Amino acid sequence: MSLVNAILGRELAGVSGSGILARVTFRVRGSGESTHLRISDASLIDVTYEKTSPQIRDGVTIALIDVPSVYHDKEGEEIRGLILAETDPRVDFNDFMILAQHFGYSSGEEGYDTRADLNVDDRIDFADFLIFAGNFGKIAVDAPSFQGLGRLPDAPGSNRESRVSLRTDRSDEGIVRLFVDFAMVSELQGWGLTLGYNSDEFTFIEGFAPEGNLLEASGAEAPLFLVCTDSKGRVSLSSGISRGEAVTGSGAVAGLSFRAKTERSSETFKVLEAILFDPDQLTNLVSNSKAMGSNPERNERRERSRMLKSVSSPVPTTH
Ligand SMILES: [Ca+2]
Ligand SMILES: [Ca+2]
Repeated sequence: MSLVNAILGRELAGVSGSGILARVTFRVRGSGESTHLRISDASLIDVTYEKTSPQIRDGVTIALIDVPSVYHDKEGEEIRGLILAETDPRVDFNDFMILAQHFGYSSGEEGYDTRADLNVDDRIDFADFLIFAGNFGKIAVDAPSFQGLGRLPDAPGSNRESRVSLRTDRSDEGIVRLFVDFAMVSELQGWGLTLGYNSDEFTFIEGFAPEGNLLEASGAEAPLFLVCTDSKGRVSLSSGISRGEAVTGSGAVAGLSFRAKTERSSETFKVLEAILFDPDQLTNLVSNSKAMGSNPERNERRERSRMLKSVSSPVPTTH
């Protein structure tokens, strides 16, 4: 942009000294950690129409607010994706819901949210999804909520009566296919669940959104399906509606495949945690009624170890 100003009149008139020539105001439209402003050219014309170029100093760098915050784990490694840093210090399902809700939007659109644009390129897309998946499960020691580790919001959502269950379908030799069903959900915006399995006996192959799954059954779009695994016999899945109305009803939300490592593998799969989100970002933890061959003591131990050491190797997938 260029600015020009002059004193007009029949009489030649000029000023001497120092002072402000102009003030320029910008509105932030995109995102970025900072922006640099500089003067590329300047001319001063005196009363004799003599033109000179003043010495131009370095520009200014303006820090922009409202960019995605970067936090750190206890080893000092950077954490991205902790969108709800005030709620809890863990990159997990509630943060993923924000990403899913704003997925596909670009800067300037109403659905765009800078907090979900993790690589700050003015678009919320798969690049951000991959960054998120790589950070899933990390705990930020410098998050505002770190003192209240793992605490969930107090207000219950609209899914107090909901149930989650697993059903198996051992199809091919050595492959176990599981489906996760939710029953009696209302205004379901998204969900997250962690499933425990015996990693000595099973290898996790894949997690997927079944055809006609509950989230998309009424026409809503849920393009993101998060799958994060670790070697401790734990897999976390999550999905959320990006476009469309929240859903009410019952149905399958996820499928999983495992390969049996031994011929006599017993089926020990259990939902360790299931959380449902409604459009108001209110959550409900859902208890599992149908655990198969579960060992409560072992699961409890796993739960504790997760709280102490939350490390996951992400396997992000889409459908
Ligand atoms: Ca969180
Ligand atoms: Ca982005």
